[in-house]
Amino acid sequence: MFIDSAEIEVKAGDGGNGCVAFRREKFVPRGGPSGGDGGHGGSVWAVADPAYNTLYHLRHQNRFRAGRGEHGMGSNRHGKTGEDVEVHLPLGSVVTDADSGERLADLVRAGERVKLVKGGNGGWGNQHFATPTRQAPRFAKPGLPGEERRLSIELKLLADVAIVGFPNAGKSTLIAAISAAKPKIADYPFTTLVPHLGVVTSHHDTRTLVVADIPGLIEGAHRGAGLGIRFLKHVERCRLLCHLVDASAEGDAERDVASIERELAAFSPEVAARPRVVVASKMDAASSPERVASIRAAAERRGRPFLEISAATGAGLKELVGFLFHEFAASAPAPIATDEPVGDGAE
Ligand SMILES: Nc1nc2c(ncn2[C@@H]2O[C@H](COP(=O)(O)OP(=O)(O)OP(=O)(O)O)[C@@H](O)[C@H]2O)c(=O)[nH]1
Ligand SMILES: [Mg+2]
Repeated sequence: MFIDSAEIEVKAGDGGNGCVAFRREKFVPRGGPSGGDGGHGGSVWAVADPAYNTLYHLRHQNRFRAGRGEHGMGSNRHGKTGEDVEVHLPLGSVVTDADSGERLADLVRAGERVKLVKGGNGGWGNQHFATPTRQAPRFAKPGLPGEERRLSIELKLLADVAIVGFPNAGKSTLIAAISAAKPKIADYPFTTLVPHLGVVTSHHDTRTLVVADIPGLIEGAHRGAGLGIRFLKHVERCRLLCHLVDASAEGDAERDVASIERELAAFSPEVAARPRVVVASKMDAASSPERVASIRAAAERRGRPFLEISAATGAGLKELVGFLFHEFAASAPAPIATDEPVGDGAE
C-alpha cells in the first residue's frame, strides 16, 4: 500500500547514573573516590533508505526507543553507551516535530542521516567531585533523561517531471511508453490510485530523468472531488509539469486546461507557476483538427510550449523526451533510480 504520511514516537535513551565508590585495596588505606561515569543514552536517527518507497512499514512500528546508558561502576569504570536506533525512511521524507512544527529533516540523498532525538548524558561518578577539602565525596550525578518527541512524517516524492491531467488522459500509457514503469492502464477514469515513478533515459547520453505519473485531477479536486488533491504534494518537488490534454475528447480545450490550472493553483500558487508543457495526447485518435487546434491555442495563450504525442503509436515521444532533457540540460542526475511502482501495486 502506498502510504505517504505517518506519525511516530521516538525516545532517546536516558544517560546512566554516575557511581559512588572508593578504592579498597590491601595496601592503599583510605583510597580516593573511584566511581565511574554513567554511559550516554543512545540517540534515534532518521536514515534515507532507497529500499523504501512508502511509509507503509511505519504502520507496523511507530515507536522507536534507543538504549539507555549503563550506570557507572567502581574502579573508575564507565557505563556503556546506549545503542542508537535508526528509522529507515524513503527518499523525499520530511520529518517535523508534531507538537512544535519544527522541521527536523528533509531526506533527499541516499544514506543521509539526521539525529531526531539525542540520548541523555551520563552522570559523573564521584571521582569528579574530589577537591582538596572534600576528598571523599559521597555523591555522584544521575544521568539525564533522553529526549522524547512525537514526529510527523510526510513523503513527497522526488521526481523531475510530473505528468498531470484529467483522468483517462493517457498519463499512465505515456509513462509506460517512455520508461520501464508498468502502472495499470484502462479505459476508465481513476485507474491510477497512487503516484508511480519511472526513469526515462536520454536517447543521446546516459542522463536520466525521474517522471511521476500523478493520479487524475478533476474540477473541484481541491474540495475533494474525485481523488482530491492529496497527491499533489508529490508535484511540489517536480521542476517541470507535463500537462496532458486528451486530443480524442470533444470540444474546445480551453476549459479543460483552465480547470486543471485552477486545481493546481488552489493547491499551491507556487506549483501553478512551475514551468509547464502542454501536451496533446492520443493524437492517433484525435476527434477533430479543431480539438487539436484548441489545445495548441490554450498553450499559446499561456505562453507554454506545446507538443503532440501518441503513446499508442509512439509518434512524438522522441520529441517529448528530447524536450524534457533539453529543459534539464543543466541539471544534476536524478536522485532516485528505480522503476518500481510506489507501493506494492495494489490498486
Ligand atoms: N488511441 C489511443 N489511446 C490511448 C493513448 N494513450 C492512452 N490511451 C488509452 O486511453 C485510456 C486511458 O489511458 P491511461 O493511461 O490509463 O490514462 P490515465 O491518464 O493514466 O488515467 P487515470 O489513471 O485514470 O487518471 C486507455 O484505454 C488507453 O489505452 C493513445 O496515445 N492513443
Ligand atoms: Mg493512470
